[in-house]
Amino acid sequence: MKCKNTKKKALSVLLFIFLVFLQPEMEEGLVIRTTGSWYRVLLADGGQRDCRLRGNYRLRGNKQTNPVAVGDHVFFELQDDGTGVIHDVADRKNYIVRRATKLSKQTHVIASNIDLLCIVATLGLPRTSTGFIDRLLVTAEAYHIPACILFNKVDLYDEELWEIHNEVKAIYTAAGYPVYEISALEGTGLDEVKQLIAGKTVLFSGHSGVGKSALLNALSPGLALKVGDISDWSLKGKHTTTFAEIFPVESGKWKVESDAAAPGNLSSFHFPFYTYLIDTPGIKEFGMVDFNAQELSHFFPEMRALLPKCRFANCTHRHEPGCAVKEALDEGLLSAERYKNYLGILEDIETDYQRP
Ligand SMILES: Nc1nc2c(ncn2[C@@H]2O[C@H](COP(=O)(O)OP(=O)(O)OP(=O)(O)O)[C@@H](O)[C@H]2O)c(=O)[nH]1
Ligand SMILES: [Mg+2]
Ligand SMILES: [Zn+2]
Repeated sequence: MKCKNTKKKALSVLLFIFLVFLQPEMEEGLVIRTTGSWYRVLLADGGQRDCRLRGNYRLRGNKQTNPVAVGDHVFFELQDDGTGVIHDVADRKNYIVRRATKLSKQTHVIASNIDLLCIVATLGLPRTSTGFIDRLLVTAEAYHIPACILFNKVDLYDEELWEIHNEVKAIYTAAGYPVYEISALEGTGLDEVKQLIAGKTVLFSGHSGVGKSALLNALSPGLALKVGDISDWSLKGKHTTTFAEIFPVESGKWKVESDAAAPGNLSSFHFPFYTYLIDTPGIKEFGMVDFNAQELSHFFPEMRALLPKCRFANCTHRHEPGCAVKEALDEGLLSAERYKNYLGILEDIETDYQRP
């Protein structure tokens, strides 16, 4: 009996050692580009590897069209041909996700592990609506990603556009979001942007043609990213950038707080004095994902403080009596524009739940 047990123990020890040795040695890196089934991975020593996903990699909740996104920290096994096979993705600090298409239930992760979302907007052509900006801001709030708005192409502003700009700026400043006036073309306001983003992983998002790639080129001229032909995008709404990509940019010359690049869970890839710029394809409409009507108002920072004052705990702030949000609106303490967008998003969420 005793002998049998010892044998069993010895066998399990052998099996354990065998399994440990059988585990492939893993390397790790940061996904900086995804094209089809290939992932470009940046290594801690600055090198890069092209990797594919392990054949039986389980899709997260299988609702997402892309199981791995730029910004992901991955573990891969090196192959003889120099490429890698991704076995695992580290837990994400956060991510920005949208509907793959307007009515789709499938979702697409734009990027993960983001320190700052810069919404690039324009008031000339194309005109960015506050509805679009608010959908992106609500998503950023939900995932705890700080956000700001960069109004580009101010070189094209006439008096009327400056007036509109100042109105829109007042709305977002009051809601607590920093607003910048920039011109990628003329270099206006870029020093402030550099101060803002230095040492961070920054996602640039917005409509096609607002100048995201032009801005990245202006921030770091060595990038030489493809920029749209002005006549092309205005006529056809052409998308010049077709996939998201991270560009590590040495930002030693920009002011970097000593702890701005402090190690997070991606420490080995976050070289000090580097800023990670994420260029993305333009989005027409930002389809929000997985929100419930009850929590929506929490993602409007200027409404949050008012919520406990509503008479009903489940107040939708539409027509309920004793609603503190409606009161603030009537007193002009809350932007009518933001409130209108709140109602629009609320309606989207409710219609979405009724869809099969
Ligand atoms: N006047 C003016 N034009 C600009 C400015 N920034 C960009 N543009 C022009 O706007 C057009 C679109 O710029 P892109 O950088 O390609 O825009 P994008 O946001 O990257 O577009 P997608 O890649 O399609 O999403 C180009 O013709 C740029 O030259 C600016 O500050 N002022
Ligand atoms: Mg672009
Ligand atoms: Zn209310």
